[in-house]
Amino acid sequence: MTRFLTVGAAQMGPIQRSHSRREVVERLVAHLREGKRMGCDLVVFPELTLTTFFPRWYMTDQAEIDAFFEAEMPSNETAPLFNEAKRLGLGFCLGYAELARENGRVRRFNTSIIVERDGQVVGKYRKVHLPGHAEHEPQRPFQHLEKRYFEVGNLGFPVFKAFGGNIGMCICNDRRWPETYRVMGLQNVEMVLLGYNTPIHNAPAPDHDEHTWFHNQLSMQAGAYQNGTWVVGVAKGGTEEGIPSLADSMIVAPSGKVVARAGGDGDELVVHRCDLDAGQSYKRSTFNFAVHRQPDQYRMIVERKGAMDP
Ligand code: CDT
Repeated sequence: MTRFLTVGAAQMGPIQRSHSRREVVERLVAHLREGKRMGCDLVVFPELTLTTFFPRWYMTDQAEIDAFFEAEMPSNETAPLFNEAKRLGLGFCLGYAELARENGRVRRFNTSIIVERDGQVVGKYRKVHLPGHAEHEPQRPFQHLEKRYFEVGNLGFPVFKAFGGNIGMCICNDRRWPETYRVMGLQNVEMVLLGYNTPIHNAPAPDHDEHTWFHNQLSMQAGAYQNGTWVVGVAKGGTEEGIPSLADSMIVAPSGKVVARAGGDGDELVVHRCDLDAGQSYKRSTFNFAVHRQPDQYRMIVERKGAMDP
C-alpha cells in the first residue's frame, strides 16, 4: 500500500523591512490558494517567513528587536493564514521568530511549526545550529547575528506523526550537518521540512560563495539519501534589503534525486506528489541502521586513534 502526500514548497521572494505582517500574510494566503488548486495537502514556508531576515542588522534596542518576534501563534496578524488553511483543508509549516515565556523567563528562538489540516499546531522545532556571530562585526558588509538574537533550540530534533507519516523539521544552517538528519532518521523520519535564508556572500569564507547552490543541494541530497527520507527545502530568496540570497527551493526524494525545483527567485510554489513509503527500500537495505550501523565500533575507533582530540 502506498501513502501519498502532495507537498508544496512555498518559496518566498524578498521581504523588505517596510513590508507589514499583513502584506506578508496576504502572500502566504496566495500560496495556500495556489497549493489548493495544485492538489497540495501541505504547504511549507521558509525560515523567518513573516519578516525580513533581521539578523543582518546590529540592533541594541530590545523593543526594536522584539518587533520582529511573535509572542503568540496565531496572533491577530497571522490568524488569517490559519483560518484560510483550515477553510481549504490544507496543512502548513511556518518558520518565525518566537518570543516564549518559559519558567518565568523570556526566551527567543528561531522556530518552525507544523499545523495540521484542522488548524491545530501538532509540532514545533527550535533551530539548533545557529550560524554567524553574537557581537557587532563592522568589517562585514552585513551582519549575521543569529547567535545574538536567538538561543539554541531546546527541543532536539523531534519527529511527529502528521499527514499520515513521520514528519520532522530543521531550519537553514541545520541542513548542512549530517546529525540533523540522522537524529531524525533514527526516529524513522519520512519527510523533513526545511526553510532557509542563505545570503550568497559568506563574509568569513568568500571562497565558498561560488559553491552556494552546490552546497545547498549537496546537503539536502545527502541527508535524504542517507536516511531514506524526503527533504523539502524552501528558500526566502532574491535580493532582500540589498543582500542577494539563494533561492533554488527543491524537493528531494529518498533516492537523493531532486524531483522538483524552483525556476526563479520570487514567490513560487514547487509541488510534488510524494510517496511516503518511497524511503522503505533504503531503510530496509543500504541504510538499515539495525543491521549495518555499529555505534560501538565507531566509539572504539575514535578511542584507539584519539580522534576526539582537537
Ligand atoms: N539562516 C541561516 O542559517 N543561514 C546560514 C548562512 C550561513 S553563511 C553562508 C546558512 O547556513 O544558510
